[in-house]
Amino acid sequence: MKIIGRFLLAIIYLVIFVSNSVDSVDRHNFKTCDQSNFCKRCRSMSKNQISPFQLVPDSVSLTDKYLEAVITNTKYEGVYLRMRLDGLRDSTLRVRINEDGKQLYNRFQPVHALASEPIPQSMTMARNETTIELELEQSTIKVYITIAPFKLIVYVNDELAMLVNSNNLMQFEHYRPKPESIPDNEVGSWEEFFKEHQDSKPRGPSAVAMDFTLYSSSNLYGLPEHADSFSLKGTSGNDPYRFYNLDVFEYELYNGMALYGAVPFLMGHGKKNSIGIFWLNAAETWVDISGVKSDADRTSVVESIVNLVSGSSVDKEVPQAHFMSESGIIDFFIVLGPKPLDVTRQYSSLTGTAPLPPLFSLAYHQCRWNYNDQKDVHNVETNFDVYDIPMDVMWLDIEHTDSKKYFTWDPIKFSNPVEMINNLTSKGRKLVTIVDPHIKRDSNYFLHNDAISNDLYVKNKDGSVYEGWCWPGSSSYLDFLNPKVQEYYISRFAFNNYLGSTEDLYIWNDMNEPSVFNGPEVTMPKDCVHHGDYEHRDIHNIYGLLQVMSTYEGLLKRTSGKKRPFILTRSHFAGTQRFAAVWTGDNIADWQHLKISLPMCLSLAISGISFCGADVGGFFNNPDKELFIRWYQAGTYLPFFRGHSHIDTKRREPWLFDKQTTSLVRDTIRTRYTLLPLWYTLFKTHELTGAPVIRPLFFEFPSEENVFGIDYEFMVGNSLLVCPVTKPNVQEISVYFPGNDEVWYDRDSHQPIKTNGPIKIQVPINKVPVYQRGGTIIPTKQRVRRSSVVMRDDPYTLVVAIGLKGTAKGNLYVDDEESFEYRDGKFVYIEYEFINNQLISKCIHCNTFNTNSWLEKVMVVGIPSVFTKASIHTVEGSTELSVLYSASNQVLTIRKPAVGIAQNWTITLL
Ligand code: NBV
Repeated sequence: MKIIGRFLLAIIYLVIFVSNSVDSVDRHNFKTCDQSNFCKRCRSMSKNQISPFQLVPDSVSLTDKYLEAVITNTKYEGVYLRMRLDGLRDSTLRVRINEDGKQLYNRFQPVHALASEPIPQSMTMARNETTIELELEQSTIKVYITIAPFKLIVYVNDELAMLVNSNNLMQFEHYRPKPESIPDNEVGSWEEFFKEHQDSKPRGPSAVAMDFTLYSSSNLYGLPEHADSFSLKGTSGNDPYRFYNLDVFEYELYNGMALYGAVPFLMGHGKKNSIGIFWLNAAETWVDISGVKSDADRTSVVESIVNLVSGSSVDKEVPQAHFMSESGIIDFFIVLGPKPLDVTRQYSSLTGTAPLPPLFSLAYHQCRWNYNDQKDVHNVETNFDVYDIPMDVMWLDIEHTDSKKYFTWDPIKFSNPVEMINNLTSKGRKLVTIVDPHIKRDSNYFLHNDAISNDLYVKNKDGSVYEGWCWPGSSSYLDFLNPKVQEYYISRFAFNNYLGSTEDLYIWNDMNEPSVFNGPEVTMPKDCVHHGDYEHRDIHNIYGLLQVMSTYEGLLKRTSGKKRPFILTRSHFAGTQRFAAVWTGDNIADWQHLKISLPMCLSLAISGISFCGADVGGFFNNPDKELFIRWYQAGTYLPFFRGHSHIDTKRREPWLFDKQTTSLVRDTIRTRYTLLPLWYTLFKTHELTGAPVIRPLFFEFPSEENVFGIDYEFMVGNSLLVCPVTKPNVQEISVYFPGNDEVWYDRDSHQPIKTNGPIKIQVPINKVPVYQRGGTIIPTKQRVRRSSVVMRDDPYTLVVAIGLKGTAKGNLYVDDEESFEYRDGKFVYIEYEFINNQLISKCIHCNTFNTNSWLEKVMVVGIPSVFTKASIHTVEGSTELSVLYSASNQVLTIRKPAVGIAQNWTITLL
């Protein structure tokens, strides 16, 4: 009976999840703030109350690195909190507040998000009866702490930058014994129901909250993952932005509902400077936003400063954010910029940058749920060659396994995986297989047996193993918080454990929110228990991060640390960039979903996660050919570029439409391959500096207010302006050209555009509006082949776009594209400069890495017709070069300089 019941349940869930009907999301499956009791409690706190939190004056002490003090909650006698404020290197502050002394339960701290221990910066202190003044050494930062109530006031360069607890919305619900009878107003704090699910909340209320006012900002950004505009909207009258990693079926656009990932990083930007807040908490979190530029009720900054000085709360509107988390401690970082790239550098020095990806992962990926068998894989990849479309990676979804048992292969359909992989690698291609975190409860599955005998699963609150439903049917979930589980999981990727895998197989971690079909909000119950006696409630948002951390270590270890791993993950948290690329999950093949992929990836990019993409073509439903083409054109310019589709959709490999579609998709994928040297160099720069690989216009034009709200176009590095067509059936679109001192060159026609502002651009179906910024030099490879690996030694073409001052700059990074040897110095780094009609190649880091690549061509765009010749000068002497000038578009082509790429040389135009 039990088995039949389970079977029926499984069928019901499969019907729900595999159904191909595209209604929008079923909102009733997901909580509103009102249905999430702690959110309701925190949100209903009044801005006009006086905060009950006060410093105990005698408790304040300063070591040379941090300040410590005890905070009391005047509403509860005998409740003490301990606050620690650290001054950190590079204009960063950190504040932690936890319960003081022995706690009833440990409060979870998601240190996994941090790349390393932040580096302290000395501070000096002065104080009087009401205020403590801190000054960070080697900076212009001053922090004032008021004693009663506790507030922080942060000044940069003597200008007010931020106020903390500005509206008295700080909250810290200390753990307390459960009362015998629960007062009416506390009922939801000790037990909560959602649909048929009970959250037993055995530990009672434990919420923490804080509000921030960002004085120098006009717009707020970040807080991914939400399917919303890039510039955040005020939440008054709506729900706050929610962070609770969830598998949301057919997610809706333009709202703050939770999605697969949570990066509680907020960036504020105004004409003069940028600032950031990182709220380090892995529990369910909601963020209210107000006072942003788009809000009608916003009033002036001046008025609110008056309020501040007069001691009242900041009830007038400047940008404000109110973070509310269900449990954990108060732990936040403030990064003080002042420029956008300073903020991303400061934030990524906390949570890390993405290690340089293997080059193939920046090329084109072909996925589908599912490629049916080895023959299918072979046919698809061969057709890429037949149709002359480059492709680097084939992907296998869940059906490749033996009955959804990860790390296994379907014995009939994929009977010889090594042969399949080797066929791919013979053409320079790779394979990615999916590995989800749920484990089939099957006594014939080694992984389940190991997990039972070694006690590796997440538990129910009564200590029994938690059981939920997912693809394999009855499943349990590895507790990745447990070091024993981590060690075990890492070992699964060893070649002798993951049979059929080779060095050329990489990993896709999906469903890792974790997705539980029969769980509350399609995830794990909050009262489940993890290693260290933490509730699932405390750690929920880092579950996926923990899985990818172990996957990464596993891939690293299988080659003894030699080869770079590649992992794609759906669930993510702050810090995920150190291990995996992220995609925006199960989107829909419609124009709105194409459009939203830009702000979604931009929000991730400024929040540390540059390696982002969306399912090209749309996951659910069938794109028509116009949408399909436009999606490939847009995907060409997002960092992660993968076509993917749902099992119920029509097959849609690029040759399955008509000839024109195949040809246009081919063109755009080939363009991607020509630009791989640029992408690779940008990822290298990202690894070193945290600079986002794609970025919003305000990063490059921070004082141009018109661009603050733009999210339909973006920059690739500092050189390409991209405005993909995301509307059907349009003849022209409006492209905004930023900067009043700039010239932009159309990448196809090379025509210059000097206007600052919007311009109408004709967009026939073959047109992708992409412009190179005058003053930049980009490295390309023009000989496109079937995969990036076979292009490794190919020659380069430099595209020099002359700026208004007649100069240009760029750079190029080269290494073996797959190993970690670059960390031992085996790479080439070159800087290019065009000045006084000379192009100079300065090899900054050379000689430790041998490359056979050479310089095939230089295109100088935007140059007047006076030059008829060129000569190249190297250590070996000077040689004359042939040039070709096209007067119609002012492009001078210098052919075959034929110098090795890692050399110093100067080309002089004559
Ligand atoms: O593994 C199947 C799919 C996968 O193709 C998709 O990319 C993931 O986001 N997976 C979700 C599970 C079910 C989707 C309805």
